Amino acid sequence: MSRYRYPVIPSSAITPEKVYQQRRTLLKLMGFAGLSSLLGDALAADTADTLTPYEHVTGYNNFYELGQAKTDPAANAHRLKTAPWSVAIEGEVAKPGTYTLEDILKPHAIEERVYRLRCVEAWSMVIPWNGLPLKDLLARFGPTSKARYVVFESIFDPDNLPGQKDNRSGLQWPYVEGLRIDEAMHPLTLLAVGLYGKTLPNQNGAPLRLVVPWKYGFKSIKSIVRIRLQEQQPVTTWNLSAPHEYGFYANVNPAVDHPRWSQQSERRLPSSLFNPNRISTQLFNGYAEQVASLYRGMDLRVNF
Ligand SMILES: Nc1nc2c(c(=O)[nH]1)N[C@H]1C(S)=C(S)[C@@H](COP(=O)(O)O)O[C@H]1N2
Ligand SMILES: [Mo]
Repeated sequence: MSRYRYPVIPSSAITPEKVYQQRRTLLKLMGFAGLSSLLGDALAADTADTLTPYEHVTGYNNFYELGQAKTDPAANAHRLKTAPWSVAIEGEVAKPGTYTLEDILKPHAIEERVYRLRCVEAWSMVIPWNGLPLKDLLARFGPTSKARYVVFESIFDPDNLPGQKDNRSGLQWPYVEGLRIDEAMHPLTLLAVGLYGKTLPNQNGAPLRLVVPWKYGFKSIKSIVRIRLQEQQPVTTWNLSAPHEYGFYANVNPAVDHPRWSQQSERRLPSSLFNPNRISTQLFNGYAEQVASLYRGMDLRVNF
C-alpha cells in the first residue's frame, strides 16, 4: 500500500552479503526484479544498482573528524567513542531533553532500506541501511508550529578525533547539517543505526547517522548528538566553508554542475582505472517520483 516502496525484509532475515546478493540474483532470475515492493527495496529496477560490497562501504569513507583520506575513517574508527551516547532534542518541541541512545531507539522497529548514496565528489554506492524513519522519531517529541527546520550536530571530541584536533580540513566543528521540516518528515529520510544487518561501523557514523538518499552525501550527517528544531534556516558546515560550491539544499542534480566538476555522471563503486563503472547521475538521485513535489516552484539552479 505504500507509495514509497518500503523494504519488507526484516533485518533479522539479513545475514552475510553473499547470501544477500544471491537472494537478489535469485529473485531477479525468477522475474521479480521489477517488483520493488516484493524485493523490499527502494531502488528503481536498474541493473546498475547492485549492492556495493561491505568492504567498500566500510573502507572508502568521508568522515573528516577521522581524517581526510578515504581510508582514514576506517583506520581511525577506534578513536570514536560511541558508548555511552546520548542525543539532545532541543528547540521547538513539546518534549525537549537529553535522551540516551537506548531511549531514542526503544519504541522503534528497525527496518531495512536499500538506498543509493551519491557523494558530491561524483562517486556513489548502493547501501542496505538499517534504521528508523526520522519522522517517527520527531513525532514523539512534538514539533511546534514554529519548527520549520531541523538542525543536526555531530560529536565534538577533539581529544579523540584527529581531524578536529589538527583541523587540516579548516572546517568548523562540530559538523552541522540541516533539513527543511518537510524534508525531515519525508518518509524516505532515515536515521541509520546499522548497515548490512550489522551495527553501524564507526567509520559510517555510529551510533546514529542521517541518510537522505536524494541529496548529496554531505547532508547525511554522522554520529549525531544533537537535534534542534527551529524557525530559521541553519548555517551548515559545508555551506559555510564554500557557499558557492555546497548549497543548503544539495539535491542531487545532473543539470547543475559543481563549479569545479561536472555532476552529469558518477563512479559507482567499486570502480577502478580499467573498470571505471561510470553511470549517469539521476535527478534527485533517482528518487524524483517520491520527492520532486517538495521543490515544486523552486529554481533548482538558485537553490542548489
Ligand atoms: N560528521 C560528519 N558527517 C559526514 C561527513 C563528515 O565528514 N563528518 N561526511 C559526509 C559525506 S561528504 C559523505 S559522502 C557521507 C559518506 O558516508 P559514508 O562514509 O557512510 O559512505 O557522510 C557525510 N557525513
Ligand atoms: Mo560526500
